[in-house]
This record gives sequence, C-alpha cells and structure tokens, in this order.
Amino acid sequence: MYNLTIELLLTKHKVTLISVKNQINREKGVIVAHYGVAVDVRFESDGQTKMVRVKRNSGHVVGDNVKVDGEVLTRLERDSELCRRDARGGIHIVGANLDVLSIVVCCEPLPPPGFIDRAIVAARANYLQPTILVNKSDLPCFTTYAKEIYALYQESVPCFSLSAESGYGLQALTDFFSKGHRGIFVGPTGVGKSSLLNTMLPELNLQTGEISETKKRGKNTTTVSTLHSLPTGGELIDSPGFNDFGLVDVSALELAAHFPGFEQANNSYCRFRDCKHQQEPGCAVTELVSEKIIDRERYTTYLHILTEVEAMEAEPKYREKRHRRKK
Ligand SMILES: Nc1nc2c(ncn2[C@@H]2O[C@H](COP(=O)(O)OP(=O)(O)OP(=O)(O)O)[C@@H](O)[C@H]2O)c(=O)[nH]1
Ligand SMILES: [Mg+2]
Ligand SMILES: [Zn+2]
Repeated sequence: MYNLTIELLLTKHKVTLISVKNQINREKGVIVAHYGVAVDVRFESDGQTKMVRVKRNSGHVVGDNVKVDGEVLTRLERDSELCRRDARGGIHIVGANLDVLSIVVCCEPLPPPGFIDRAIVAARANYLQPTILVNKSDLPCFTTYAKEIYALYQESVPCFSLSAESGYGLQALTDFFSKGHRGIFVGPTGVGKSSLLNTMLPELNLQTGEISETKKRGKNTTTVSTLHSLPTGGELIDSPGFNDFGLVDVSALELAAHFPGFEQANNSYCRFRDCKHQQEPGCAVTELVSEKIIDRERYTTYLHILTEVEAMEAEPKYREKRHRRKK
C-alpha cells in the first residue's frame, strides 16, 4: 500500500513535468503563413501548425520567430530583415530571418530594368546571399536571355538555370538549399516562383496563374507569403510578385560597395575609400568602364540608382528614420 502511494505520486509528478515541458516548448514557433489578420505558426516542439489571430498591420512577417501564449503572439527579435520601397514610397518587409535571396527571372515576362541590381544590393547590404534563378528554360526565348544574365551576373552571384515545367536544374537548387539555408523567392508576377516550389515539393499544390497573352504579364496569383521546409534540408518562402525593389536603408557608399559587376574594381581599390565612382581621381570603376571591362550600360544603371539613393539621403526625414532603425 505504502509503495503503491509513492509510485502513484511519482507518476503524477512525471506526468505534470512532461506536460509543463511540452507547454513551454509548444510556445515557440515560426510564422509560416501570413493572412493579414491571422498567421499560421509552426511550433518548434512538434512541428504542428496553429492559426493565431494578429492585428492588421502587426508588422509580423513570414519567417518571424514568435512565442504563443494562448491566443497572444509575441514576436522575438529578428536576426535579419529585408525591406523594399514601392513606387509610392511605401516600405514593405520582404522577409525576416533569411540568409538567401533568390531573385527569380525569366524571358517572359521580363523583369523591370534595374530590378536584379537593386535586389542584389539590398541583399548584400543586409548580409544575405543573393542568387539568380533563371526560370522557364523550356521556352525558345530562354537561351539568348540566359546568356545575357550569365554574362552580367555570373561572376558576382550564383546563377541557376531552371524549368518548373520540366524540372530542369531543380536538383542543383535543392542541393544548394540543403546546406540549411532559408531563402525567399522574389520576382515579378508570372515568373514562376510558385511553380518552382510546386515542382520541388509535389505535394504542395500552390496556386499558379496564367500569363496574359496580350500583356505578356502575370496576374498576381500569390497573395500570401508561405514558408516551406525542403525534405533534404533548408527552407524556402514563396512570396507575391512585385515590380519595385526600391532600396531602403542603403547608403550611397553601401551601393558603391555592393553594386554587382564592380567587384573586380573594389578588389583593386579606388584611391579614396569613400569613392562613389563618379569623377573621383584614381577611381578603379571608371577606369574599368573606359577600358570597356565594365559595361557602360551597367555603369549608367549604377549612376541612376546612385542619384535616387543620394536624393533619399538628403531628406531629413530619411536620415532620422535611418538613425532610429539602425539603433
Ligand atoms: N513554360 C514554362 N512556364 C512556366 C514555368 N514556370 C512557370 N510557368 C508558367 O508561368 C505562369 C506563372 O507561374 P506562377 O508560378 O503562378 O508565377 P509566380 O511567379 O508565382 O506569380 P505570382 O504569384 O503572381 O507572383 C504559369 O502559367 C506557369 O505555368 C516554366 O518553367 N516554363
Ligand atoms: Mg506565385
Ligand atoms: Zn571608385
């Protein structure tokens, strides 16, 4: 009788301890989908997903680590975040706690001019590894387009040729992410971001859209960002397409240091450490442009983005904001 009571007591404590432990673990999770007024949280402890209500404009994004206490969700500090500015000046957080930015492009529909350059600069300025995914390799326009992209960017960032339609190249991409990266697919609507994920994860079945015959554009099919784990390791976020990748919190000097194609000049150093590659004497970039080693069109794109960034830096409102954000 005595022994039995002790045993029962021990069992009761054990059960209580286990359930307390489960509760603590269950609280921590990551946002895997965002629906505006609710988010899906995947819990660390058991991998289960639960929908939790949040305030509209809560500022939470997919990839955010959170703690859930009943119906109350608290966001944990971010390791990284990537922002963009739209054409009207609105700032959007593209993703949080990422280490790779996958810029998805194709020959139809084409990305807007400067999209890839801005995305690479934004990624580098936020310590993310940019990659370019050239999709739709099954289309006749692919060969010429891919040649162009590889000539411009291959030396600067890893480039992948892919087809969501045929599955071409997807093993190489899966291998890249299996090293444990968390990446996000960004790009204009209709380039095949969701289709790529569907081919990589056949059970996924994300909605994909048609390309308009007349406008040769997509139709903003994806409206919600979602995070997916790859079976061989790594995670990928599908995001809604957009055309404006305006830079946020990137200074003129950061632009000068991170612009793709200038790496060889940065390695051989300009005379001044704060060179913005304009008319400064001893500028390695302008020298390589005059030697036709750096393409003049690329340099013109750089000057165009530099003018934008400098105009932004001159705004007192911007300086104040940047100071506050960097704190
Ligand atoms: N030929 C060909 N078509 C593709 C390929 N990948 C996607 N598509 C087509 O392109 C269209 C758009 O694909 P989506 O996957 O919806 O594009 P998305 O980038 O997710 O677009 P949003 O969600 O609107 O940003 C669909 O009709 C797809 O079938 C590909 O590799 N080859
Ligand atoms: Mg999509
Ligand atoms: Zn220079």
